Amino acid sequence: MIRRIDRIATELPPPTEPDPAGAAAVQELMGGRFGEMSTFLNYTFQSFNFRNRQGARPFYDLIANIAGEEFGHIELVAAAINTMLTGATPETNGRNKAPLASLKGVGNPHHFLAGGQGALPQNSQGRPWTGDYVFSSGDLVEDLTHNFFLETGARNNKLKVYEMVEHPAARALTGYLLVRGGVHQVAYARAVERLTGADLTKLFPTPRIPTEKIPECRPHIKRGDHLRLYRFSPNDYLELAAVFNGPHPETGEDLVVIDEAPEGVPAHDLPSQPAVFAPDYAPEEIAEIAEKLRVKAGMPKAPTGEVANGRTPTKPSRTARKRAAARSK
Ligand code: MN3
Repeated sequence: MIRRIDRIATELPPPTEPDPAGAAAVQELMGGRFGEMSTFLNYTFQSFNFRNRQGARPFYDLIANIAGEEFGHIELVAAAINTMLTGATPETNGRNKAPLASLKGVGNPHHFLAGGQGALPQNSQGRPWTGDYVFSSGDLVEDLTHNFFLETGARNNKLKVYEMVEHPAARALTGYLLVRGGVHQVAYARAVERLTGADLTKLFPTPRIPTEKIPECRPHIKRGDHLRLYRFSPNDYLELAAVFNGPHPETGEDLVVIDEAPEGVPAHDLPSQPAVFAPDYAPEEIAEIAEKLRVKAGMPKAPTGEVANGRTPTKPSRTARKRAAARSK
């Protein structure tokens, strides 16, 4: 089973200038071969299929637990994409003649035509993520080696997206994921080392990414997040600490297991985008119904959930809205 917390793994900036082309590039980190859907579902299936768990408990715990963190990475990539798409369509009360015309040929048309300006399980070319990306052979050494390779490719893609997209949400996202992916890469290398004696940690850094020089990585490194594996369960997966220990192959600092999930932060409540009916052409009507339902159920009149921006959904900046309006004329 999985327990869900309504928070995201790290802080992302609120929507500013929309960047639909950048959002399309960030999709690679969602549904690409080396994207977060791949890390999440590779480790998930490997843990589901794991035989003789009691006999190999530290390795089972490691894989199953990292799968838990990867769910949060999917969520974070989606939050970044959605932030970047916010404000890309005009905020109209009445329907313009062609409110989506300015988006023709910009970014991924599916973001607007199939979705409501939201992330999709696709890569940067708009091709759907596929289960063919899941490798779950059942052979522990093979699966762990594969996972090391998967994290290596994932870091490569994160750096390339960082270098292609300058939007602050994409930069905050890739800065964080580079650091966390680095920890998972170390974890799988160490697991292979513990199991076979083969020292994959000698391959570090692979790829050669000087994360300490990337401004968006630095706060996470300063906090020590490059050394920490969080345990995403109140009572389970204890034995991962039997594998994840010793020195970090690049810095020599001690690896640390934190016995709880990271605290996370509330996400920004991104505003309605009426031009794509998200959540409706007239979102205030749904809000009214929601309020009535809460009161009827004996709950407070105001929403109970926690969002980064309090009760008002974050609006894109005035200039961003003006530009979107101008584009739609
Ligand atoms: Mn990840």
